[in-house]
Amino acid sequence: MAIVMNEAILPKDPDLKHIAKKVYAGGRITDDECLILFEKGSLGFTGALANYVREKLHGDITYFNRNFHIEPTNACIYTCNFCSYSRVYAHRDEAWELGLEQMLDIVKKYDNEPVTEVHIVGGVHPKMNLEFFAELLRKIKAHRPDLHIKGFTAVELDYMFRKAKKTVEEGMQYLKNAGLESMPGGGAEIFAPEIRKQICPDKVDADGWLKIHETAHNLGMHTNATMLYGHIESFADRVDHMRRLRELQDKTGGFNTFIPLKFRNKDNDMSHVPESTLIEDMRLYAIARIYMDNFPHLKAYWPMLGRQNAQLALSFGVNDLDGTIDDTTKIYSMAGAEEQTPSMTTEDLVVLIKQAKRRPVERGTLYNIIKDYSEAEPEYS
Ligand code: V47
Ligand code: SF4
Repeated sequence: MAIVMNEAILPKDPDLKHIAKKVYAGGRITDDECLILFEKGSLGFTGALANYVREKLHGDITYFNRNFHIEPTNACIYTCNFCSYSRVYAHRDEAWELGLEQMLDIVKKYDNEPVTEVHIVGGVHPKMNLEFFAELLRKIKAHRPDLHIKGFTAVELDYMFRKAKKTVEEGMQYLKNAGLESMPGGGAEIFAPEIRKQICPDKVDADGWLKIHETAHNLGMHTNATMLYGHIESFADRVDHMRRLRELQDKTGGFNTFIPLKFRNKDNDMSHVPESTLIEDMRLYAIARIYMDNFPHLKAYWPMLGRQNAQLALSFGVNDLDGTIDDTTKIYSMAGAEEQTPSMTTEDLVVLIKQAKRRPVERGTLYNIIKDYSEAEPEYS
């Protein structure tokens, strides 16, 4: 159905007017137009466009899932300057390292809970190798076959595969056979090499990150993508990052969701860099929703953004909230996020979504619908 546009609601600026017409007509904006949105698009304007795209794709539905995290170690051989989490391998006396049985015990704690996903992510520990993690996957699957395992960033995988002298294809296939079903989106940070050199000089580069995700997609696995924003990157660096993701998605269609991650500055080597404002955060979500037209979902990770801001993001393009996580992740509390003990019950999440006048729907990792909570009464209203 063609949309009859009332010129009065369009902006006066000719560039913005052109972009609005294009988006309302279902067109794809260019990289230059994305940059224009960052430079000139007000919160109200970008928000309205993003909300149009969001509602066209998902109506009022806001997905969430029930998951828990396993963080095998916070010891890491890398030295990302924004990271408040890792205790470099040289200081591993301050770090934790979980054994296979300890990790399996975490899984067993959820035996009678209706969780659908375990998210495994941590530092890069030289002794935790491919075989160790393959064994972990096998043990989890043997204990609870229905639990979806989303595990390991491309950074962790790159190290594991190189150490095991396996190609990316061989390594991914090996972990898939052991039970790995999908991959989280971490480690992408900002792809631009000049920025990467300054914030995470020694880990896998953009091409390596993208190659691992492409390989996973080619094996039929779904993955997520992140972007660490709000530090020293420029608007052009953000566009470049999202362009590379959008191009890969055109090729494979294997990404599920895009997750912008707000840089938090406590207790890391970039504490002097101020954090982005709430207006910048919401503009970023909105512009991502408009530009990343081939990504089905846009996710807010509430433990990092804070629950009220995550709730607000539901009006700026976001249709997915992660998750009913127990207090099982330390990455953000250690970086100064508001959420020091990130846990939300299903009821908390449902209320939060309903307060934003959206429709809460529990999903599995692959966005299969588990339960629609829109009619749930009275405790969820
Ligand atoms: O890659 C580390 C980020 C990521 C800081 O795919 C920081 O479903 C902000 O990727 N300030 C790991 N961010 C977490 C991650 C993730 C989280 C939730 C869901 C999914 C998913 C993926 O955390 C790292 C890095 O970009 N990070 N330190 C910091 N100071
Ligand atoms: Fe290691 Fe990840 Fe922290 Fe970088 S962000 S130092 S790879 S744990």
